[in-house]
Amino acid sequence: MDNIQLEKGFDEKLSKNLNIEPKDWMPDNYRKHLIRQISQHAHSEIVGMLPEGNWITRAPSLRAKMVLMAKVQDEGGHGLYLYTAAESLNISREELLDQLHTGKAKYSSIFNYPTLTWADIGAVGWLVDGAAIMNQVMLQRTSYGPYARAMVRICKEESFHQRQGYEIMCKMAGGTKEQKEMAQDALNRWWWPSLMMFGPPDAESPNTENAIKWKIKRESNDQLRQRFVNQTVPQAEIIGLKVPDKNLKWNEAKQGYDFGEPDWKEFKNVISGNGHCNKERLEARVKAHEEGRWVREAAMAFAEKQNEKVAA
Ligand code: BYC
Repeated sequence: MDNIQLEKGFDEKLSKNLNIEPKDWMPDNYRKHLIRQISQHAHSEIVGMLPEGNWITRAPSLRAKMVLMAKVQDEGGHGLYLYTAAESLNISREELLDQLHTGKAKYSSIFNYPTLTWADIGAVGWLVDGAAIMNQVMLQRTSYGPYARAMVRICKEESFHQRQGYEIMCKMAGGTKEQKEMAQDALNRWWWPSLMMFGPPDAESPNTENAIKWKIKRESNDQLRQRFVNQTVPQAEIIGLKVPDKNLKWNEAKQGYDFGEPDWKEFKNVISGNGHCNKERLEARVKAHEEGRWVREAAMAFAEKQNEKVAA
């Protein structure tokens, strides 16, 4: 088959909403686009373990510690499914991790902000995981099979994470005056960075057009951001917290909120490597990778021995 016929087959699959699988023919740019997005997503999962891991030893109760440990472990698992999905596109794990460690690959801007108090752990679960789910629900129907299947399990676990965060916020907002202030302060600091998680405005998003054409993304950055605001503002109101946006207003005609513009200069600065914690996060990942080298080598040596036994 020549390339024109192969491309026709690919387009036909997309038009019938069938998944593209690793052995199927796909255009080079589709493959590159997926490697970029899936690896950015995988890196976000494992870098996302760091700001929360920071609070495991200081969780205020045994229950809170157990729940947080489970959540952080889940993120590690999400990284694993996503790296595996990316590897099915003919790129090795070493290459993917090298791109992260050398700063060539991006990870979500949100993880370059520090978690200063226990209320931040609540805000991260509620807002950051909440934004992640909003984005990831549509990815369960993304056109690349291994990515779509990984997202099904990830979404189930993310829902639990969102509740874990909201439960902390409910408790703190309903607690002492100081606790309520901590909850409000965390919301003030995490609100705008959470809105930035959805990416730049549609008019300035170079990847959206192809992503929608190839059914990788099913909705645009602005559509998802709007849905997140509509869902989250009433949740803040119920627990007596105020979303830090003076332009926030219910718009009856569009049945959604009008809201202010995130600081896109700050966003660009963070994704260019100049956020509060970019340097610290990368150093922590490189250190973990180096310290885990002996485990990887031992696992490989064991697997080789097993293979020799089977072959003998
Ligand atoms: N941070 O053309 P655009 C999670 C980059 S949740 C950093 O709109 P696209 C977790 C973008 O990569 C977070 N970079 O891109 C939650 C592009 O640069 P390149 C992870 C960003 O791909 C809780 C440029 O800006 N989730 O993991 O159409 C606990 C132009 O953007 C960001 C995912 O990754 C950002 N916020 O749309 C633990 C979901 N936004 O690559 C873990 C999957 C944009 O051209 N990813 N950029 O150099 C996506 O849905 C999309 O990739 C995005 C961006 C919505 C993020």
